[in-house]
Amino acid sequence: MKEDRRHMDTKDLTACDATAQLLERARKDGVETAFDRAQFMKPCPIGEKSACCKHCAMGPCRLNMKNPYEKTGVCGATIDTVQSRNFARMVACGTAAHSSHGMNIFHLFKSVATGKNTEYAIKDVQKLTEVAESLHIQTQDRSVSDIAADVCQELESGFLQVDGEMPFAHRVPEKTLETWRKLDIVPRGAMKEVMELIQRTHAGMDQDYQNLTRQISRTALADGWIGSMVATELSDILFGTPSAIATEVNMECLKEDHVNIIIHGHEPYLMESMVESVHDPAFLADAKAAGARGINLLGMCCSGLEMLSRHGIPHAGNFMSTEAVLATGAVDAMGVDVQCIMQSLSNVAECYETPFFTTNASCRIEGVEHIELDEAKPRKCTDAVVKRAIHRFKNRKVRIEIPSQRNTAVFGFTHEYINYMLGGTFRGAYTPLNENIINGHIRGVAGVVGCVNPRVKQDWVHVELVKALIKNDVLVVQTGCSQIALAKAGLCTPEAAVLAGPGLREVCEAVGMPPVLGMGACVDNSRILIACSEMVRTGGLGNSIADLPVAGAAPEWYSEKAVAIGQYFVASGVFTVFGVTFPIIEGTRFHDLLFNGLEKQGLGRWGFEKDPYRMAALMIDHIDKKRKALGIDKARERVYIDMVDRRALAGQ
Ligand code: BF8
Repeated sequence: MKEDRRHMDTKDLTACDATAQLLERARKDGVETAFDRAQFMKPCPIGEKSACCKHCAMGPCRLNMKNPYEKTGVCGATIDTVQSRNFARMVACGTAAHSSHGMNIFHLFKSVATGKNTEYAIKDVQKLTEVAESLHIQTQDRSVSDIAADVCQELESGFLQVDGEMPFAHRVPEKTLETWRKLDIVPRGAMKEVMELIQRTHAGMDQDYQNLTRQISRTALADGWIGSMVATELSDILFGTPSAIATEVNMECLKEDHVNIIIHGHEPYLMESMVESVHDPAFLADAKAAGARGINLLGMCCSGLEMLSRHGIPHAGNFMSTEAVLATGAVDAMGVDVQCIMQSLSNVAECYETPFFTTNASCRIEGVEHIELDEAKPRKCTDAVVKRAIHRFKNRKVRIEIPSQRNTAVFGFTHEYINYMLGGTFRGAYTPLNENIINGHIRGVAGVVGCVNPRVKQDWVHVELVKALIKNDVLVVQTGCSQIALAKAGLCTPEAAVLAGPGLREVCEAVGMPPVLGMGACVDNSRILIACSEMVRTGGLGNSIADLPVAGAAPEWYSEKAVAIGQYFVASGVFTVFGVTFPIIEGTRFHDLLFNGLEKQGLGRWGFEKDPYRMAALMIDHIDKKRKALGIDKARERVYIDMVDRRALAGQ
């Protein structure tokens, strides 16, 4: 790292005390992290606003951001064409990432269902039956394998079919589906939609931003209602549907006297096999012989969220803590699979002598040892990682520094669990949720999801936004890295109900639930789609998802997956606000379409705001607008968050 670089205080870079402490250590040790690079590498202003087209060799063409209609690209492409093409490619890539994940789980499910893979099994037969019934597959008096075979056939078409409607179309509220049909944006198969969208962004192709936006929506809907939904549903069938479970998060979950193994990435089957490996008596004996008290398996990012909600496995931190955790010196091995794996991890791991492994053919890193996970023999990979970790423990040389931060949190609030929690086993239903929204105890529901980004103070925007929302009686549901931010802030426990407004607090205390409900990994945003559909079906809150008093936010987003998610929520009817930055120039026609026009077509709309309190205000105003349209707008003021409140909230 260059000597002359002056750094911001680490406490200003992250609200996570453990990460701040380890960033200090990394600096002292001369180890550079993404936080350092983000300070000194300013975002390219042209790229940030999508004002550059580099899709052909007549360019790259740089348009005028300040006067966007002043000129066009060499081919004549307008700013709206250029921006919508760039946005389309982000959505296509995000959709491809989730759909590839979904397809991997699908192939595993198929090999298990046909008996070709005996390493994994169908754990949740009830969920299999429910999924089959939602696909209109007959389940009465049929064997598990027959039902599974039909589910395979239906879901495979979700990836491969080139016409018709996606398999989970039956789950979409009728009026929402009608709007999609009218706009011709009902997804066919995920592969078809991604291919169609990419080809339309080629030079000389779709140069009508409104037409291209329809395909952007169709592709994004394929992400939410096919790729991600298949990943969620089949993971539940194979590994079990989560239900509320208390566990621990943060860096103190590392144990100095244990062999510590971290798994980071997204595919649950790597972690599931790792659970078996770390419980193998032979390895436990080896670890003891090496002087350890045991083997401590931890998750990070979405892999961690899958395992935390299914098995209560502790979680060390979210995306922006993946470098920092290595600076503890206590990680004896880190295995990664796909997505959100920073290339810099290999350097940080090397500096702290942590064996670092890639395990998936789709995501190798130059210079990093690759131990490929074969789903037919997963233990071969995970056993090798455990062996290397035990060896490293025995030969630890680096100083260990484990921050003293550990928090308890409750996760695992799937839409099935919410159903059960609110209604009980015999009358499980969304009726109590809808009733409490209608009677005003709960003002509305907000999804606060997604990444953390080193261009803003890690976790801070998530936490302040959520505090402001629950204070205004808005129930918060979560997925992705955001959950860990809130868990570290202590908001994912039933006791956090004291921070909620009086109505939400009463409901939380009656049921014993936190005001912030963690629903899983990023692909599990599909659980929120299903929950929204159930709210519509239950009645009293309108006929389409667009009628619901709900809103969404990704306040610290960084990835293209987040853009695809944002677009599928918007296309499903949800007002969705992003923070950090938005890759479109304000005042252009494409911007107006995303931020206003789509809502007029019966869909949702985008919003953008960096400040968490103003972001909360936007979301609450939207919720109130929907309440008014539904005729359930009893007199109620938004609790404004002023400077005094901000200080009080920051201290809570
Ligand atoms: O998929 S929330 S930083 S880890 S992209 Fe990545 Fe964002 Fe985290 Fe999971 Ni989602």
